[in-house]
Amino acid sequence: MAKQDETEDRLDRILTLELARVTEAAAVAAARLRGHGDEKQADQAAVDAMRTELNRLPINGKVVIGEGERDEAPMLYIGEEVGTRKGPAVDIALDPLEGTTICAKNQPNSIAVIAMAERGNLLYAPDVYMDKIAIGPGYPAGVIDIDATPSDNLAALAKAKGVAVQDLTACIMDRPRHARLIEEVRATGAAIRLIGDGDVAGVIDTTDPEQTGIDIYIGIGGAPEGVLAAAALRCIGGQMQGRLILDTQEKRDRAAKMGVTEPDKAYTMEEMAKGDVIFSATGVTDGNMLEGVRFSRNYIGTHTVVMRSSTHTVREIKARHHDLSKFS
Ligand code: VTB
Repeated sequence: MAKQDETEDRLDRILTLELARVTEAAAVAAARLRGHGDEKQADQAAVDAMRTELNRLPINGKVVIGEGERDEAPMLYIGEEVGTRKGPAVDIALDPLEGTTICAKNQPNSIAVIAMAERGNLLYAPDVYMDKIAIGPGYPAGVIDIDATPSDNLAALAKAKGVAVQDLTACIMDRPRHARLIEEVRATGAAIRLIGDGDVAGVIDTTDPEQTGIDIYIGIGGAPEGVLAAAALRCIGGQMQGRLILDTQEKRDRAAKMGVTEPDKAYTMEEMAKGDVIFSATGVTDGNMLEGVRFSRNYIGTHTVVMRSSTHTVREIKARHHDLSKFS
């Protein structure tokens, strides 16, 4: 958010921490249903909890990446206004439970996630697929190129990192549509981490290869998840490109209605999430970067990462919530 005056700047800084509460609430609600095999129920619990917390924030918020179009999602739908309406006009991208299937099976890396930017600064992406490529910070600009072959991208990344291609690990979603991509990456000698779902976490994992073991994310996932991942990378640093897959007239029309004027464009991370962006993610199940929610006798434990693009501050917040009534 622009630093018009000190008050606004301070509000923005407070909002960064307030966002943690929003994802914490969603994560705790979803975590109670971990492993229950019911994706819908877990998602609904996360949506309810996130919406309640979001409506407490002093913002004039509009959901631009949400649970779906108004007719298909009763809550946190695209266009829904959230917050107290007294405060800055902001756009919000959210996924109260990213990785519903992961949560339903209690497998690694499901998270509750939200990003906020000044009005008009997030890409209004339709719910279609997006081709994505992402790496973490510390590399010269232009190392990766969504239009280059996987082998060229891996070779360039290995050179920039100062390692052999065989020392790299690419994170790819385990989908039949990636059969060729997987074959091509394997042919280079690089390792692959196949994930079932959760490509927001997959992209974020590239920002800390030492901890996560992942150097690059490649492949096709949801476009909304692409915008959320771009917002996260804007805060931590890194490079990402994404191209909407608009392979039918219906999808092109839907995209046009949302303001997409160049359907074939490869968006950079900065084009998907512009200006000052703030971001928060809380672990639902244990993951590479975030621990899942812990239910203890006297408290609930959450692990959250909150960050802000203007300062690149990345805060990890491990909270012990003793007032359990707020999560009931
Ligand atoms: C991803 C992933 C999500 O959808 O974007 C993916 O991050 C893309 O769609 O967790 P497909 O499942 O059709 O491949 C999820 O897996 C589920 O929303």
